[in-house]
Amino acid sequence: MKNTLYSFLALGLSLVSASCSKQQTNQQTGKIQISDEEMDYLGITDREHVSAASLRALKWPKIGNEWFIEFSKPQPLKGDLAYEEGVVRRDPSAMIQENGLYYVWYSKSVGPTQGFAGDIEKDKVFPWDRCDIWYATSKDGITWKEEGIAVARGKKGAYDDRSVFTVEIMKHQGKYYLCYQTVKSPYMVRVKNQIGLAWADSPNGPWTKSAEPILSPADNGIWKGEEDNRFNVVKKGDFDSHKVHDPCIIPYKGKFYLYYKGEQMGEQITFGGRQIRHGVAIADNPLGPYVKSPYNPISNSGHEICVWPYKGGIAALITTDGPEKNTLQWAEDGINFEIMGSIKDAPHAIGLNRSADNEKEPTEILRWGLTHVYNNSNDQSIMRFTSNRVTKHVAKGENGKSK
Ligand code: AAL
Repeated sequence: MKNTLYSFLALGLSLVSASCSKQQTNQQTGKIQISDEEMDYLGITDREHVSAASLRALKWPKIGNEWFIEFSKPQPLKGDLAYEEGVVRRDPSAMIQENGLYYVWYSKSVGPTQGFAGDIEKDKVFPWDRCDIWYATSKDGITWKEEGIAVARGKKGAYDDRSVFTVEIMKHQGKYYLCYQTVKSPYMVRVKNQIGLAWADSPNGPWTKSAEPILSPADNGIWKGEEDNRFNVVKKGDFDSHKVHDPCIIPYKGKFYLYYKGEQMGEQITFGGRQIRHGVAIADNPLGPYVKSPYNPISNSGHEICVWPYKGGIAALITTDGPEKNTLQWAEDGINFEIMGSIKDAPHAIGLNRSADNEKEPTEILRWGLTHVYNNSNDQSIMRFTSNRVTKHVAKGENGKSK
C-alpha cells in the first residue's frame, strides 16, 4: 500500500505541496531544513543525503490514519437479491432507512448480452441495456425483498426509451429523488447517454419523471467519419463530451451538487486505465436546472461516483481508472479534491449506507454497503461488502499495544 501512496503523492505533488509542507529551505545555503521530529518520524538517516522519496514524504499533508481502510471480499445477499441465473441486477443506489427498512434501487435487465456485432435494434448491447429501475427493501441489509419497478423505460421516441439505469437516491425535506442514466434507441457505440430525474412523496412511489434530461454531455467533440467508432475523432471535446454517467445528487451548502462521471469522445488509455474523470453540476433546486461547474473535471481519475459529506466538505472514493485510482479524497468546498488515503480492492459501483454516522470518522459510511459482481459475462448480482480501519500489523501472539 505504501508504494501506491508514494506514487500517487508523487503525481499529486503540486497539489499538496503549497498547503501542507512544514519543511523549510535555508535561504543562504539552499539546503532543506528538517526537524529532529521529522527525521525520526520518517526514519531519515542523514540530513545531508535526502532521497527523492524522502523529499516527497516531507511534503506530505498531515493526514490521520483514519483514511486508511481495507475492504472484505463481497458476500452474497439473501432473499430476492441472491444471484439469479439469466438476470442482471447491478449498480445499486445508496441505501436509505425508512420505517425500519433499508431501501435500495438498482438496474435490472434479463437475458444475455449480445454486444454490438449483431442487430442493435433487437439485441442487448450491454448488461445495462434494456434495463428498468427496480427497488428492494430489507430489515438487516442482508435478506432483501424485491418490491417491483420504480422507474420504467420511456415510450418509443422518448429520451429514455431504450434503458434507464445506474440510479442514485436523494431524500430531501420529506421528498425522494432518483437520478439515473438514460439512453435513447438506437443504442449505438456513439450514442450519447444523458441523466434523468424522478421524484415522489414516498420511497414506494409513484414516481414522476422529468420531461427532459437534467444533464447532457458537452457538445464540443467532433466525430471523425461515419463508422460507429468512438475512438475516431477530429476533436475530443470536454471530459464529458460522450457520456454523463453515475449521477449522484447531494444537498450541499444550500444547493444541490450533482456529481457525475464523464466519458470523452476519442477516449484513450492513459496511466494504464481509461480516460475517466468526474464532474459536478450545481442547482438551486433539486429539479434543476443543473449548471456544470467551470472547474470541471474535478477528478483526473475514478469510475463510479461514490461521494458523501464529511466535516463540512465532500469525501470521494476514486476507483478503477486513472493515476489516482484507489484513493480516498476530500474537498473542503466539494470541488477541489485532495488525496487523503490509498486503498486496495475497492468494491465496484458502491451503494453507500446513507444512514451511517458520517461525522464519526471519514470512512464510517464505508463500514458496510452494497456492490455488484459479475457472476459470468451475462449475469451480475448485488453483493454486500464490509471494511475495517487499518490500525495494526502484528505477528501471531505478539502484543500489538504500545506503552
Ligand atoms: C458502470 C457505470 C455506468 C455505466 C455502466 C453502467 O460501471 O459507470 O453504469 O454506464 O458501467
